[in-house]
Amino acid sequence: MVGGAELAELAKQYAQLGHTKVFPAIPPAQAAVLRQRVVAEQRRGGGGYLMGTAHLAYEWADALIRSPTVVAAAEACLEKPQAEQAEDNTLLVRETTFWTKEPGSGAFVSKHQDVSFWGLEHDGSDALLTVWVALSDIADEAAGPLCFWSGSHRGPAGDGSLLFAERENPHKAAGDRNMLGRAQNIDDASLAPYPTAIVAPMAAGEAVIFSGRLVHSSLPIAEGEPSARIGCSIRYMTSAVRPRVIQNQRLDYAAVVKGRLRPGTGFVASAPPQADLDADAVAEFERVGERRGVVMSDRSEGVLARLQSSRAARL
Ligand SMILES: O=C(O)CCC(=O)C(=O)O
Repeated sequence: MVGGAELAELAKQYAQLGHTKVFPAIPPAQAAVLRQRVVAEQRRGGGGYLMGTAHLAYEWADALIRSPTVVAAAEACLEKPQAEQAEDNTLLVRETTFWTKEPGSGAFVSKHQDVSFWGLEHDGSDALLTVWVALSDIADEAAGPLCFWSGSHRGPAGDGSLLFAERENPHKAAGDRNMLGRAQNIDDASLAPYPTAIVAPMAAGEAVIFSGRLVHSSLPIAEGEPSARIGCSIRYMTSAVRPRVIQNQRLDYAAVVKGRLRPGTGFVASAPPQADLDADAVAEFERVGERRGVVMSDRSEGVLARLQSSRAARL
């Protein structure tokens, strides 16, 4: 669906802005089928398997992370690992989450940079990004689109350092419908160098790519909108990424989309599902989820120290 010239254009935008423009990723008919599946899972109470590592639970989610245009666009934007051989084409997926916001629910996502909270290290390259695929039409601001702070992926020092983010939002109000587990938030003062938030309306089947370092958020969907806003985040990374040591273990899981996982990196290859939610798929989802629970609840991490030092550098 997207040819060589368009991929080069996406890569150029991504490097400059930290995100691409919206592009056609999967046929609208495929988006409609995926949307129906997500809605059916939520109705039968299976929504938990749509979060985090849905590609381990459902064959159709595993197929989505391997779909040709999505993979080609992710590869075009990811920076090659610095320390590896140029021919290393390893492409990994760490996470796949289907995000649903019901009209009038007030659900939103606060301003954050993804890499700040995932217990990962990398070699300094821009080695982790999200392809966000729209499964419903998102016509305008009322329909709950994503927002991007262009250029924020370069950070305050221009070297990719992270903005200071509260790890947990002390101002979180009771009943606040922030969809982030930690309600982390980047304050407006830190965003002063990036005054313009870009809103991304999209049609079902279109996608946008953003860097793990880019500040982004998502708006609530207004009460009168005709249907839920549904989209899927797929987190791709190169072999330059490593899990940090957390509770004395360097351990995380990744789906291998291309290439191979070298031993000793700390990543273990996760097993793709053979059938939706069969016993093996559920067991794999839970094995990975258990470790992710440890990583996400870690409060001791060096990332906080890095965030503080990048803030100190600006004061
Ligand atoms: O889909 C959304 O509303 C939020 C997505 C997001 O913040 C993310 O993928 O990191």
